[in-house]
Amino acid sequence: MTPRRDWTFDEVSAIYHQPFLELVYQAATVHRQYHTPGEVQVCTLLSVKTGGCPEDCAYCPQAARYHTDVKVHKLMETGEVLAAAANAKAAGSTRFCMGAAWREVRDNRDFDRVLDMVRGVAAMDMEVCCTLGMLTEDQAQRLAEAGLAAYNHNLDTSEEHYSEIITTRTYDDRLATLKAVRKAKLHVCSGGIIGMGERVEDRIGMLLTLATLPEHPESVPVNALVPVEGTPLEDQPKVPVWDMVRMIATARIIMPQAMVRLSAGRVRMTQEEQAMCFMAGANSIFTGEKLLTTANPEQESDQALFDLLGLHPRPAYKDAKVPVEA
Ligand code: SAM
Ligand code: DTB
Ligand code: SF4
Repeated sequence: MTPRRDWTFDEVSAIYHQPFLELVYQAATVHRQYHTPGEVQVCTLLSVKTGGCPEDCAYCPQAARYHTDVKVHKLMETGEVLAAAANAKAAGSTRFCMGAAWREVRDNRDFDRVLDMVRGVAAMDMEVCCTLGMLTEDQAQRLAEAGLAAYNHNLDTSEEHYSEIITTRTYDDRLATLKAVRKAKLHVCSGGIIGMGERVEDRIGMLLTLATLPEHPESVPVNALVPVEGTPLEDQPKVPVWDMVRMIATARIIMPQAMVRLSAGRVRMTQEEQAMCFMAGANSIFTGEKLLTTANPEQESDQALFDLLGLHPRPAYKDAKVPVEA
């Protein structure tokens, strides 16, 4: 059954605002209808090109214009990236996501190298994902042909709040890339960040935009802002776990088939808090000691969490999306 795409703001708002335990119960119920309980997708991120980005995303430590501790690093060599992917696979990860601090992809030798990386990781039977900034249809197609499984491109916040966070591109630019990704038949990974000074209506608005796209994203990352010294958002207060759970649960209910990813921010959450996120329908995480540039829980503590909660990793390509032959 195709999930609903005609949600209204008031409906999503009513879901988000219902009593906390009702919301979690409803989300957990939907989760069990569409997914295997206890199964969690384990993804690993690698920043293949770090820092020096021309964009002004207020949350981002990699924007050249802010003075952060991030060291600029040109595009990594393919061999180094494949070695990191092999380590991630050995540590139990089934999806490898490569991130580049680019405004957009350019048709140059760096892109050719990223295509090589994609081919290499796909040949290791891991799901391959990239997040490289804006893409054209042709570039999305070339990534698909190289074996990419999914492309991450976050809406980050609502259309109304967007210009408070980023001025160097528009919401429509973001939506155009998502369209190009869809056209190439890649899976779409798109979500956002909470804790950037947005109103609750902005959070609901962002989820509404995602849930009313022509097709729901296959994965929806929910990030809690990691405030980084030197960025305009360095002093933002920590997001209450209640808000994180409400976001996850609402995403789960309105986009029931999507993988909902408990993304940035886990390092500041307790085991109990993370357990509540899984209860509310989160079924994907990033593992490995780093996200792109900031800290993430250590492998041992995540293993302990999986053991404690009886969680098990989702196999790669479970939904039978085999990589396209290059
Ligand atoms: N440059 C590409 C782009 O912006 O699409 C790809 C990399 S960018 C770092 C990927 C995503 O990381 C952003 O869209 C944002 O949602 C997330 N992100 C970046 N910095 C973050 C932070 N400090 N806290 C939480 N999420 C963050
Ligand atoms: C997403 O939604 N979160 C990840 C991934 N997609 C690319 C990135 C989180 C980055 C957190 C800040 C950092 O480590 O630089
Ligand atoms: Fe650049 Fe992406 Fe960071 Fe924005 S989020 S500054 S586009 S790396």
